[in-house]
Amino acid sequence: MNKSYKKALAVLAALPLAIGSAYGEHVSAPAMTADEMYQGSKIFFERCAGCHGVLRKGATGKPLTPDLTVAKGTDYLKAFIGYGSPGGMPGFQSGGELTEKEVDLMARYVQQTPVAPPEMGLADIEATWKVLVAVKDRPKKKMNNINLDNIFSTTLRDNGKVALIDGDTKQIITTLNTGYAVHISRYSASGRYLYVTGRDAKLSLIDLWAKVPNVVAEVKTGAEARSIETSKFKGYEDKYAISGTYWPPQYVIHEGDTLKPLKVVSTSGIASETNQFVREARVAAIVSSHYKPEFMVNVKETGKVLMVDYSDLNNLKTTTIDTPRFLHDGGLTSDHRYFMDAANASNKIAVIDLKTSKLAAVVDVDKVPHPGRGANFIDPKFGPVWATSHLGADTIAVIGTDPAKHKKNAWKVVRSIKGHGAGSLFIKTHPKSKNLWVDAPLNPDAAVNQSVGVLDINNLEAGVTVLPIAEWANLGEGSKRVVQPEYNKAGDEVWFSVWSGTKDKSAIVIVDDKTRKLKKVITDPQLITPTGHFNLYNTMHDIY
Ligand code: DHE
Repeated sequence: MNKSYKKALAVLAALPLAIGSAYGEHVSAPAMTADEMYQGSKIFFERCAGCHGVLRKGATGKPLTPDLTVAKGTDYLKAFIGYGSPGGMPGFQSGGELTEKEVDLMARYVQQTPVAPPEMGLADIEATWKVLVAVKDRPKKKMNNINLDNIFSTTLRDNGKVALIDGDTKQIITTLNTGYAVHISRYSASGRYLYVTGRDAKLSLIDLWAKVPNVVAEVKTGAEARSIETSKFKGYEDKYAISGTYWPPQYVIHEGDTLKPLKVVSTSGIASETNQFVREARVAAIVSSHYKPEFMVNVKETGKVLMVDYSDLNNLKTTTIDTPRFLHDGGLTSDHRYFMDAANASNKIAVIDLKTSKLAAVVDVDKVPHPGRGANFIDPKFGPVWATSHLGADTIAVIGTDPAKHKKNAWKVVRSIKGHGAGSLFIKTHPKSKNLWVDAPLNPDAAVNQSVGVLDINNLEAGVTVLPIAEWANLGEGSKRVVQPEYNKAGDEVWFSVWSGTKDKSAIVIVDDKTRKLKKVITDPQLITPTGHFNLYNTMHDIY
């Protein structure tokens, strides 16, 4: 975990939660007042649940259920929370995020019975659903002069908004109120609609044909979410959207042009490697198939990819593929046939064949792969490849992806290249480019997390050239983490967010891909905490 996850579960943190009964009463847990319990829940959901899980059963972080924590005792837990561990637990007191008193409170809190967050069924979800502009009242044709193919939807994380930025003029077209801390943006298959999901599981549907693009529908599907996707198979363009939640652990299929919830499916179930039941089986990335009317739903803790056939929602067919755990993010190969899926806690990439609906391979990579959607390119020696960087290692794994013409290299790490530093989140290239860009926003060294690395695809051995993106933005004080390379439609510009705190200046920095020189810095008081940004054409067509 890192300071950047600070506000992770603020929505749950605000709820008055009942004490659960999953583990019985732990009479030996140290006493806490109701007020302390409330404070503890708030801190836990804001800072800890992203890694340890809402029910504290463990995920990226260790389980923290009272059967384990009570035996450790308050002093041991205080040291652990305060000063961290070599295994990746940050020191919350040494890092200045919690006071000594708060660390003491949390050491006692994690010995109590976990609280039970609310469920959300179809009726509860439907009760939150709002159509702000009815389909019949929306424009019948595009009413603006914006080159929609080249717009970027940029998350304004701590401001509960997205900014739509014109990729041609570099002007902010508009900012739109969305859920809290939007995680990702995806576009409908026709390119007319934009879907965004907040961490608070509030989904917004934006009509890009309106004179000024506006939010036309909203719905809340739970308390915590990270993923949304849209139907892309021929004949189903714009018909459905699918959203996945961390809490409750489930996915929802929606009407594409209204977000009306149609179907809710729980993802709790039996885990792939342990064959044990997991209640908190969270939905991580969802990817849409171009091969069949199917969504690939990553269930993190059970290590299952659910290939959900949306052609008949009443008689829902799902192919369940067992993979290593815990599934996180991933993307398609350049031919769209395979889903390269990071099982980050196992240091593996699971390869799912979207044509045969089978697991094609499991590839060992370095510690905690984190591809975003990854990067596809033609390696001069090994042919078509897909690459991921890592959170836990300073390497880029390059994996062969063409079993038809380059069988020998398929599903093997053909190269492991030194990257820009551990703590990398995203890697990107474009079919028209010869550059491979890699960030490292979670690297502890400011010189690394405020810059990016770029490699020449035709001379990967030459290593990374470092570009000082944050310095180019010239923003003054702030954390200035450089996040997520994203290409424009033409593939000749790369956009980066320079992400600082809410009170600091942030920016978007645009680099000329050919010359690797600064092209433009977008600064604007509206650009508060920009993180992810998603180009319409590239996102819609899975070009990365
Ligand atoms: Fe993300 C993608 C989950 C922290 C920015 N992030 C994803 C996806 C998941 C996920 C499951 C894939 C969605 C999909 O494709 O359908 N992210 C999580 C977490 O659980 C985690 C580790 C901790 C948390 O509590 O949220 C986390 N993520 C972060 C951040 O701190 C980032 C940098 C800033 C933020 O807004 O919180 C961040 N995540 C992103 C971005 C993507 C993403 C920009 C989309 C990448 C893409 O290219 O598609």
